[in-house]
Amino acid sequence: MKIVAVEAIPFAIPYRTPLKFASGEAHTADHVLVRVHTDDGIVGIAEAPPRPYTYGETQESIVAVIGRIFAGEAVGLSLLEREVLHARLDRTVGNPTAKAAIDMACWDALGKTLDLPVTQLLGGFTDRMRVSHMVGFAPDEVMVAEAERVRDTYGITTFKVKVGRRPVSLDVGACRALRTALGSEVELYVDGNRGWTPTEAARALTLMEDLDLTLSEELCPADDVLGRRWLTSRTSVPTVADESAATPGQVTRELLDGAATMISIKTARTGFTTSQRILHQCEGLGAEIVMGNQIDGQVGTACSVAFGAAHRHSSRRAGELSNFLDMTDDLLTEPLEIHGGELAVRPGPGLGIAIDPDKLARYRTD
Ligand code: MUC
Ligand code: MG
Repeated sequence: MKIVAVEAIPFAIPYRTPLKFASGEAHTADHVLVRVHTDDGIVGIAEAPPRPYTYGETQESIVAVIGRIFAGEAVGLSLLEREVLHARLDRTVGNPTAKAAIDMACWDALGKTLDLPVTQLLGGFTDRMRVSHMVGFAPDEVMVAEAERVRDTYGITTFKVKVGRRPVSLDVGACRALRTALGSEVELYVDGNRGWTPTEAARALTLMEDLDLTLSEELCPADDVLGRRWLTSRTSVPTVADESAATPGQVTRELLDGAATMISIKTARTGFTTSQRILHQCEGLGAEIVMGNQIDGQVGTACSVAFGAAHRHSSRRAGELSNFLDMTDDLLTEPLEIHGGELAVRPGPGLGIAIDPDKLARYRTD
């Protein structure tokens, strides 16, 4: 069970349709595949998605920090020495997706070693999740056509709509077009990726009052401390903290500050170990959870659903598990499939997934 090597392999797979949102755009999945090797010949896998507009990481920085610092800290440890591993990784500030991928690859390796699924090791609550699909910026009719296609093809009936453009009427119009086309049965919520000021956000929420939005995520920046508190206290739409709550300490701050009422958990940034801490923290504080998406590929999505389905608290709402549908290809031997609006956890030891060597050879960029 001893870690003998950690690999960080950059790869690039284009998106069929780029995802556009207030803080950036994703045209290519230029992620990093992380492989943790043990002395038993086991290989655990996970992926790190660089999101410079959210965490400051790049594909190059992820490869560099793993190669120069984290691999050396992990090698020699047993897969069961998670606390030691995290104590070592935490000596380096930042780099959340690089740390998270190492954590999840270790869990995958542990599951494979024990011949048990990671989702059962984590909690084993259920074996699937309802899926929420993210709709990025585009002309109204394109956003509507995309949501209708996803509903008709995959049975998905929950949509997160990207907002945060100026003037706010652009997004109010898009959300109204979606509600009109999709009807009242579909769940709609919004994510601003810090694009608005608190007063713009308040105005937008007022203009959308009749649209039955269930959640509003990260409409303005975390540094708008009093503005966010003001906004959260005056709106009846629950406020989700996403990129402002990327560590347990930030989760505490956002919730106790009254700046958010719910927390988005993304395994891509907090792995399984820290995501579980945040989940239990939220349970203790009485704050609800949504399983978010870091614009994950299929490896990352397999991690999200394994975690989300493992716990009562994280499996209640539809999880954001469908961004991989926008990619032209992926690395898995058996692609993930969404049916009837649900994604099942992969059975089998570890994460239950395997990398196709031919695909990795085609897409790796090192
Ligand atoms: C999301 O929920 O915000 C876009 C930027 C990012 O960091 O994650 C995605 C989705
Ligand atoms: Mg978000």
